[in-house]
Amino acid sequence: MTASPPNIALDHDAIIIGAGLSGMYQLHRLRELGLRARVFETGTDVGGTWYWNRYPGARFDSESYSYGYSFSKELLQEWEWSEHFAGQPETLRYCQFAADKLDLRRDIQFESRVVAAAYEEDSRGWRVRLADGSEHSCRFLITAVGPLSTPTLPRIEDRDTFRGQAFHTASWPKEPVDFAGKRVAVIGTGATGIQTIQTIASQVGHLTVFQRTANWAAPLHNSKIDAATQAKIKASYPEIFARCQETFSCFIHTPDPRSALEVSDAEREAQYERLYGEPGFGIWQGNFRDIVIDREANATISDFVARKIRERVKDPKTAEKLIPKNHGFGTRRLPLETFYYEAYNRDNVELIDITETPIERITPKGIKTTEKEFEFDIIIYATGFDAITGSFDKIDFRGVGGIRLKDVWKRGPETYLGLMVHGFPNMMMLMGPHTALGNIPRSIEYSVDWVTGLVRFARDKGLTRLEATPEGVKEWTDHVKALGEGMLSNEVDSWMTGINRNVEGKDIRIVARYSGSAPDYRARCNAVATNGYSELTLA
Ligand code: NA7
Repeated sequence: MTASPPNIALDHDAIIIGAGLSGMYQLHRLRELGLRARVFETGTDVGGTWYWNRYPGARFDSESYSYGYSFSKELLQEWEWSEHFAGQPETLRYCQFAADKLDLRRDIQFESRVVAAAYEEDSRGWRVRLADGSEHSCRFLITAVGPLSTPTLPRIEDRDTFRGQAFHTASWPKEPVDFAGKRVAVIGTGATGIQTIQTIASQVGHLTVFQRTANWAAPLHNSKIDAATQAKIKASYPEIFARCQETFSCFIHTPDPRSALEVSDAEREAQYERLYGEPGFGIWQGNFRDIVIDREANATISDFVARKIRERVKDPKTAEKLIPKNHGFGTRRLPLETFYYEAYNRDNVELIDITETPIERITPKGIKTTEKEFEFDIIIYATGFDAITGSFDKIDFRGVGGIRLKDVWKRGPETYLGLMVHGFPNMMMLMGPHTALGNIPRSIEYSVDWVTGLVRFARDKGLTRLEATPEGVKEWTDHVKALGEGMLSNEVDSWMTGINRNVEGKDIRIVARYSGSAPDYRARCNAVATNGYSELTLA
């Protein structure tokens, strides 16, 4: 790689922050270019999300065989998913398997948290500081920090006074937690809370669920993959991934082009019944095209799922509490469940609606609501993440002239293609704000390949400074905001709209996510590459 101009030696060609699926693949691709790349990772091993989220019941909601890396035939053929929707231990093993096969670990420094990164104009490089105080310089800085990787605890008074065990689901211990006979509380009923609750309900002595907002959930219908299906999957990987490339969010499910309102009641009901009985996200991603954009269409599926909840939960009062009233089906990220609703039919499971009886504080013995004090041995916080921008906020990113990324994004993220930011030359973001998320590894592979293409271009042309223009940032940010208009999901509080009231300043909805189609996103980014990255300022 050229070091001139300017002729100042740098420790690495590239530093990648994070050794999850993005960071691992990015390292592999940069090595193929012959670059000296270094990954800094907080954890003791690879895996990112799948390394940290060891809570009981953590598993895929997208089909295992659509989730792994698609770029390597060898990886695809050697790895065998045991279930249609694999659990976390298996997915972590998959990440470790990929790291071994690609021999990644020799360039990954574990237990190394990046705390600051500053752009230096004299070297046209970045100086990265770790928590241990060490500094490392590089030309290109690539963030692979994950959109859901900064867990947040609730701002409840006296949280630290609890004398039992307390865990956030995303900082779950590596050693097994013994639930037998224990009085357990779960705070939070998002995708994570739901997986935890349905898994531990039969293991605990008593479970008390503290729900602030009910979430719509639909059955996962997981099953083992038998030998014949395994062979079929392996033979059809090219078609599976080709399908993922065509769909809106890279899942294998294709939306029904019809409106929910143009079919007869009987036909609509039959479709909902069929999708409710099928595995995976079909009921969300493969449903009538307008269920998440048209209020009336949305009401039809919300009514259907509400009926299912009433059928499945024996106590009508509990059923009503579990039916969301403030948002429609699929307007938040849809949790998939396995006998979640039936957990509330058990004698040892109790649901507390904390909008009726709010939590006042944590006590040494448990949780005090306005109604009474509950005593617990274990409190589980399934309270989510400071999503999308949270992991950026934790690192002191300084661009040209010392500008802080946090200040630039004060009123919400501003990006170029979700990949770059004006004022932060040579910094590229993987799965940052304003990118297509969806079936994440599919988006990761695209973004990594795009970034790799840009780095290759810079190397071939002897460029040492790549920067997004203010016009490019404005155009993309406006586009992302315009795409979000009319989406019911953007009118609802959730991590997808940047809301997390456990974090100072995150109580105003923003457009943090690209909500157009993945094929459109790729077409736009491909055009930039085809045109020689002329939309960037190159030097
Ligand atoms: P989510 O989906 O953000 O859910 C967090 C849950 O925690 C949700 O039910 C919140 O209620 C609840 N919460 C958060 N703070 C509090 C306080 N202070 N008091 C009570 N309840 C609270 O996070 P998950 O981990 O479940 O899932 C995140 C993503 O990871 C998921 O979408 C998948 O993509 C994987 P609220 O709804 O805010 O009222």
